[in-house]
Amino acid sequence: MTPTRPKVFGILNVTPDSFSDGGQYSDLAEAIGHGIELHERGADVVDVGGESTRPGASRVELEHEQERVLPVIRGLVAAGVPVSVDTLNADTALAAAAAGASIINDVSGGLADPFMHRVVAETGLQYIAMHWRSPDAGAGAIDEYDDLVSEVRAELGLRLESLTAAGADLANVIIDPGLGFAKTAEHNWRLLAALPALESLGCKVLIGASRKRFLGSLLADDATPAARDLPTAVVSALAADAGVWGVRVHDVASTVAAFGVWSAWQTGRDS
Ligand code: PMM
Repeated sequence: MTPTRPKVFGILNVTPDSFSDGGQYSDLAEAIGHGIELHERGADVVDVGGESTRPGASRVELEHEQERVLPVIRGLVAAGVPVSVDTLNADTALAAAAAGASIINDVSGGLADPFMHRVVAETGLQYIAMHWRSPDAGAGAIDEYDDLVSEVRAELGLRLESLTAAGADLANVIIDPGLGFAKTAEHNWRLLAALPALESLGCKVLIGASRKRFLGSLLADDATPAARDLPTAVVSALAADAGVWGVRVHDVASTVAAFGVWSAWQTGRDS
């Protein structure tokens, strides 16, 4: 039997200042065109974000965030592309749902907005609850852990309790360890090695390693962000082997190729 490959979320940041593709897709037609291209290359979902979460980034007004993401979401949905919205704001999640988004991707797991879990329950959309202790302090403020994996697992468990209390169906919830969000390179690697512990919470798991600094530190000092696509694709294949449900990546083609290798390795066939 051919193993099911994880879902690929192609990243479309419509922000002037994100981690690695910041500023590239601020023109509407260009942003929609890039989203369609990500889908054609094999992205199952295009993840549209209008507020940067990079270290030190300042918060964006709700109105600006929605002006950035809603037209892009409408354009992609009209072209038949499944869309997730990367937002901390319940109001934006609700507006994105009305515009046709089918998944809410919240890097605060609901900590940033007390209404988010209610919106998840009311819309019935799939919801990615990422682990990030300190959405107010910024991703650059490194958290301290006595027992990293148990603490991240327990804190994600609390997010799941909050979702259940708000009336959400956990079958629609995906958890994410939040690589790079107030975490050191060592934290990230230890969480990747402990994915089964997160999976034991009973929800699907997604990871977002793409082009992050902890991958860059494995490369030469002058390597470009795009050079991080190779280690990203290797992480994707290893994550597939660890049973993750999804990966969030900038370069869809290299991750799809990595999944092809993983699948052929499992089955002894190339299709
Ligand atoms: N990372 C970023 C943004 N959104 N969403 C999820 N679910 N998981 C992540 O790891 C994640 C995310 C920051 O990366 P970017 O600025 O390169 O998009």
